[in-house]
Amino acid sequence: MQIKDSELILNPDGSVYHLNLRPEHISDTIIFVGDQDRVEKITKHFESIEFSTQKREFKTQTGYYKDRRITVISTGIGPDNIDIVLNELDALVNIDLKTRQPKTYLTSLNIIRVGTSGSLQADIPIDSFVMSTHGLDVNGMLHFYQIKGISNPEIEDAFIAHTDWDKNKARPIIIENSTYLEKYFDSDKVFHGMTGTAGGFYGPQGRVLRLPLFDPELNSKLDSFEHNGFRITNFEMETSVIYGLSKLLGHEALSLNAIIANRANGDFSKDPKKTVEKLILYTLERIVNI
Ligand code: R1P
Repeated sequence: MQIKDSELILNPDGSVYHLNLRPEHISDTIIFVGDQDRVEKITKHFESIEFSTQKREFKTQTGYYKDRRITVISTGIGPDNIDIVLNELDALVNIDLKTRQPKTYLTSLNIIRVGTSGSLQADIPIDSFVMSTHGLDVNGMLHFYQIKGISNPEIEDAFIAHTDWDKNKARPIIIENSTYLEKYFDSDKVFHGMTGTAGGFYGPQGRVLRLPLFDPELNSKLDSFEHNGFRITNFEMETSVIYGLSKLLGHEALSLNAIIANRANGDFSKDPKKTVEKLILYTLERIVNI
């Protein structure tokens, strides 16, 4: 089946529409960051950079760190951007852009998110790191795909019962990380837990400025959720969709987050840049072993 021009949009130079990338521009090992300014905070550690581009919030650099070819790309904020980034990266490796046909032999990418996040647990302090064992999708984006086989209905049902989840909101989906990647990044320096992925920063994460919330108790219900040792450690805006789309498309994905806020006790890091820099160094030290 040939994918039509309107469905897979290519720029005049043959690059994919939003990312401005052609297949030769990316490595099979890719670091995702939210903030475009974080890309160079990673690649400043590289020995060389062979390619750089940016369109909108999607900034990409590919280069070498300790002889390992790595691509770093900024995804911007939110699940909607992850839909764009993952589909276009997958097209670069798994669709022949000339014939517009899916390839027979598929390539699996290694995707590691280096993000920032707010802790929901008093015992996961600011300036620590969380490795997401699971992404808890509370934003609804994944429901536009056939998700059978990637969700965890038993934990989801327990979460729905615990939070008295409203029927008019999309059913939460819980997706596991890549256990293959986890072993390269695991250590006693990281906390583990389920990461809630919201579709917004304020109301969807329980922040009140001027608008009252649909369920003011939701954050405290998230804090207190516990099922067979699973608990929700932190909130951000990308992990569940990275995990979900990666599983559906056949890529390995792991999300690491620097905890810069603690929502349980109201703390905010005195030096978030330093914490992010530490997580970057931790990630680079380990990524070369994959
Ligand atoms: C919100 O300020 C943004 O910061 C967090 C959230 O997931 C959201 O993208 O992550 P990044 O710092 O990686 O963007």
